[in-house]
Amino acid sequence: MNATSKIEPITEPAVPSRERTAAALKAAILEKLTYFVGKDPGHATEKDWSTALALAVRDYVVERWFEATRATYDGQKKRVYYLSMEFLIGRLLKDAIANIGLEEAVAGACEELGLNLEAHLQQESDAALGNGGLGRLAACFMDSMSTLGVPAHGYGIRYEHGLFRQRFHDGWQVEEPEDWLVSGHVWEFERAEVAYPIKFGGHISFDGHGRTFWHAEETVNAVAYDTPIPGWKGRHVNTLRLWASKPVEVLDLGRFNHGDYVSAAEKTIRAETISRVLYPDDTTPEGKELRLKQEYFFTSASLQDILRRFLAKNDDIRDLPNHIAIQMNDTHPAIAVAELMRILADEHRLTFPDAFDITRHCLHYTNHTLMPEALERWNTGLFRKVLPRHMQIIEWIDYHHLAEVQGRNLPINLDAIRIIEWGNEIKMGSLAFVGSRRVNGVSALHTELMKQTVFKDFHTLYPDRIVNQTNGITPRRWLYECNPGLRALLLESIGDKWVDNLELIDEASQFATDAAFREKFAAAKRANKIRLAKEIETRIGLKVDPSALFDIQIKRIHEYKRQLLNLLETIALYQAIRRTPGAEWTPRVKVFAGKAAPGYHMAKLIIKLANDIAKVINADPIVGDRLKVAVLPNYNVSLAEVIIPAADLSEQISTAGMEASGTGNMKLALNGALTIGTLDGANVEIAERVGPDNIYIFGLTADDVAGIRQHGYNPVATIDSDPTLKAVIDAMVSGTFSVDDSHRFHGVADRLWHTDWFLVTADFQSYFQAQRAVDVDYRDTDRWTERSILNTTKVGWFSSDRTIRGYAKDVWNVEPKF
Ligand code: 26Q
Repeated sequence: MNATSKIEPITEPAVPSRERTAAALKAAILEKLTYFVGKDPGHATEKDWSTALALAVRDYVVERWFEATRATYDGQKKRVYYLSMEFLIGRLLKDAIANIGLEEAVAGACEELGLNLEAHLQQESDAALGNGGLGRLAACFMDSMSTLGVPAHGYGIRYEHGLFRQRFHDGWQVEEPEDWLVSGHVWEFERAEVAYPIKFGGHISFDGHGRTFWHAEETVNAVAYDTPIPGWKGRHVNTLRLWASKPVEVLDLGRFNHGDYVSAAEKTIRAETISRVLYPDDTTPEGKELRLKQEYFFTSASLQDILRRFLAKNDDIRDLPNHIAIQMNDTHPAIAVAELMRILADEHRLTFPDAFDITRHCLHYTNHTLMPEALERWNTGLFRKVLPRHMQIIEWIDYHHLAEVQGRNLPINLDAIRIIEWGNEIKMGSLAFVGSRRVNGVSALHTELMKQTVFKDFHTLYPDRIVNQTNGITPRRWLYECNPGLRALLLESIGDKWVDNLELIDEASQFATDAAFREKFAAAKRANKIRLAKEIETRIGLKVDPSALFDIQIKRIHEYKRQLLNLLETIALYQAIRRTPGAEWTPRVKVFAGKAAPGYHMAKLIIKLANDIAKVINADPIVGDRLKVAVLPNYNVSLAEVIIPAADLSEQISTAGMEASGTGNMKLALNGALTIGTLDGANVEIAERVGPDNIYIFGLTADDVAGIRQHGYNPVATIDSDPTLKAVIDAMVSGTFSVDDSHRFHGVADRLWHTDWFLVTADFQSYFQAQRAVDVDYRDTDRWTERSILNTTKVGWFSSDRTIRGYAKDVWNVEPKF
């Protein structure tokens, strides 16, 4: 889009409001099948019907979308822009049906047409444009911003291939490309006319009149694709705008005419590579450069779009902070600090100090990790090569910021607040901090640790900048849609006000001791467990007993999340059962699911260990149904929607101080699982709300961990003094679970013996004891159900609606409409 074009005109809706009846939907589905899919009902495939159904529902969403856009356009409200490298939105059809209130109509239409609605919902590909928590949080926030009527755009990348598909080959993780776009994505609208040039490389020149010019070596176009995100009751619909990279020229005709067909297409391939995959391997130099280009690509396109929209209605660029608030989801879009300054200074002719001042009033930064290896740093050589002008701007910011601070004579370590370290690395967290109005952590503990550790000196300098916004989850997807039994029970007992005001779910606490309610609650849980048991059998051929305790650990595989601790406890339990099979055991099904980063060898070895342990235990006739281990491949949002409602026990067992928040912990508690966890991340706040009787807290605290690490931990003494733990490690080392290769897990054991950075051995005994308490407590079915109910009813505060209200008030300074 060129600089002179104005915002897209908004017209009256083309069609009058649609009826939400089965008859209207049936007619709409048939119409879509005929005129869009181009099939008659007699010849339509299942896929054709799915497409027709989704398109019919989509019209209702689009209708609300136009109305919302018009209202925002007229209202001239301050807008929020959420910049995120990841949006883990999953499937959208069920979500749209629920939010627009079309459930009955759709069910009725499907029945009349003889369509299996559940099967059609599952036809949709799961949009996996993210890795884990950070990406799913962005998706929950989009849902909540629409529900609250906060005018917002999400901005990200339209990856052609989302997160890899995970398979197990002989128990090892194998990655396969994911292709969610292969048969089209009905929810997106290509906006070919909304395209911005994105430049890379080249050199900088200055004229004699204070102007600067960037002569780029390479330019690609960022083309917009829009997906409507409806809020509850369709009250408001925001837009998720994802950028695809396209070549500026379609084809090098010169080369083509010389018969050089492959190189004629080279530029196209190079350009399109930028939005090809989510997080290409960044362990190679090529991978690093591509990642940097991705970050700049979507940040620059988004800022150009934001300014274009602003300038269509406003003349004074200095007014920008009053009209927009930009949120950077981690440091992945932190280049926005330099890019916004570049646009303001080089294109709008503001001075650097003025440009910096405006930038610092528009941008906000959310930090999601304190782990040094996860904090982004860029080598200045690479950075200068790809973004020469931005390098100059960052040098300016660093120099002037430092000079200003030096003049203030404060008790801080100046080296710690430098953006460019040793002259050769850019610390993106520092850049984001210095360039933002507010910086937030994602749980109370995490925010406190930010102030005490990585951002200590920045916090001394700017004591009001760091604020906490504890994460949340959308109750629409994570209860209303995924847990039909519990939803129905809540609707009949307390109505539907909890769906967009989740704290009101507390009204159901009074029924925790009501026998009839308990029975219905337990029946809903049982139905969910039967559903999961079927899923387990379909996926991995393992039969599990739905009356066993379902013990769930689902999340990315990472050493700090300590799946290994759970596996060691699994082995200990296995050994105990084998020793005295006749004792009173509480039958358990341990479920693990999660992906490991392709280059993370230890995480992949842990997956292999889980699969090897499962194989031995599941085949052991002495153990039988007392213990089963299900390791499910290809964990994603859709699988989470089946697992979470079926959980009895939620494993949140990270080394204290290392999990910024967690959000799976909230989803599982809301669906009635009791947490077994450390005092880490949002577990601390969950424990405060459900109370000590309804959660199993064990292990070292964050303070303990810091103390132990400072003095140096020696695991040998711990292991030698704990016969249970010793026997577990011995079994792992002697090949009990790897008869074909008894050395396979020596690396795992070595880490435990020598460093045990994640303090697995230190927490083992306390975890093992907590699990034995779970065993005993689970047998008291009524009491367990009561505590399960209280988990559901006491965690309403963890709604992402509450989180977004917090951001609106403390960070963005906007007023939600609803
Ligand atoms: C960085 C550089 C290069 C390549 C990849 C990355 C990268 C990618 C993804 C770094 C971090 C992530 C994702 C982080 C993440 O998901 N963090 C989680 O965020 C959740 C939402 O706040 C928290 O609940 C979790 O505790 C946190 O681990």
